[in-house]
Amino acid sequence: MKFGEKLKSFFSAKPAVCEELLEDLCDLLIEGDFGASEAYKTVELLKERCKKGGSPLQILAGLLKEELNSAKPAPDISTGGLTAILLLGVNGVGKTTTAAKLCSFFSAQYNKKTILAAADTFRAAAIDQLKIHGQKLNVRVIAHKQGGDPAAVVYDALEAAYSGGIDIVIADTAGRMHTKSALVEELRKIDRVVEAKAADASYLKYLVLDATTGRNAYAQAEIFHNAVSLDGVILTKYDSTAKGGVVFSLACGLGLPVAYICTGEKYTDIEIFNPQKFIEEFTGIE
Ligand SMILES: Nc1nc2c(ncn2[C@@H]2O[C@H](COP(=O)(O)OP(=O)(O)OP(=O)(O)O)[C@@H](O)[C@H]2O)c(=O)[nH]1
Ligand SMILES: [Mg+2]
Repeated sequence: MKFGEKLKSFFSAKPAVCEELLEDLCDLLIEGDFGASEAYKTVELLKERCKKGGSPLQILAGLLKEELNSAKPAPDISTGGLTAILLLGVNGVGKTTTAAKLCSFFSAQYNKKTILAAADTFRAAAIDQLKIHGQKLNVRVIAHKQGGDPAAVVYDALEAAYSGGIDIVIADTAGRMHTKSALVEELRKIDRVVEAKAADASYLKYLVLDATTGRNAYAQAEIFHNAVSLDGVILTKYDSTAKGGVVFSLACGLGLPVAYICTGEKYTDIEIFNPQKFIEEFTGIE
């Protein structure tokens, strides 16, 4: 059952606001991947606002909207000038697939020219995987040998973008556990290279998060954000989960917006995150 349907049937079974409803709602929100403190805070606010009357579910939807608004808005990619996008994240979350999806999306939506930087020089098949996407999408892939310096790949990709009239460079990086400090240090090096080489570009660091990992996604975001100061997250595999409460925690707890949401393996399964639509699905309100 979709989380929104659960929430809707919860409120239709308990239409009046009472202590029992509020306690059970707190549990339900946690089940939907809210953090305990956000769930509690949300329920306390709901209790306050319901004193003036109105539908608790509608009031909850309004509160959730405020929570999402506490994150800075996701940057607009459709403007001019070079944009460099670095995709980060732990193993298997969908970084490489998302890099390819973004190329296809930017081309279709804004007629932007992209190139891919194969900055995952760690995993044996990673470079070929990206090259295959590049061939299918007719997008140039800048790659070095396996085991090379990922920062050097990103440097070359930026150089190629400046000389080749490219609008957006998308760098796919190696999956790394957020707990491994050497790999996080490597990210800092890539970060310094982009800052230096593309000082005039808009530079966006997106953490790719697998929506099915629930609360663990929040822990990942916290560590990556502390290491390299993220601009937002891209939520993948949203087709495979009925939850999504972690999005509210990312906004409230870390001020991080969701920039894009992915709902499948095809190149077209990506869209700009729409807070209103997300809340409608999350709460089951049409
Ligand atoms: N259902 C679904 N599957 C996805 C989505 N995004 C990626 N995948 C799948 O997830 C798997 C891993 O995707 P990759 O793009 O290789 O992930 P990665 O983060 O680059 O993995 P590493 O490079 O090994 O760290 C693939 O089978 C993808 O097809 C999505 O939005 N929905
Ligand atoms: Mg990959």
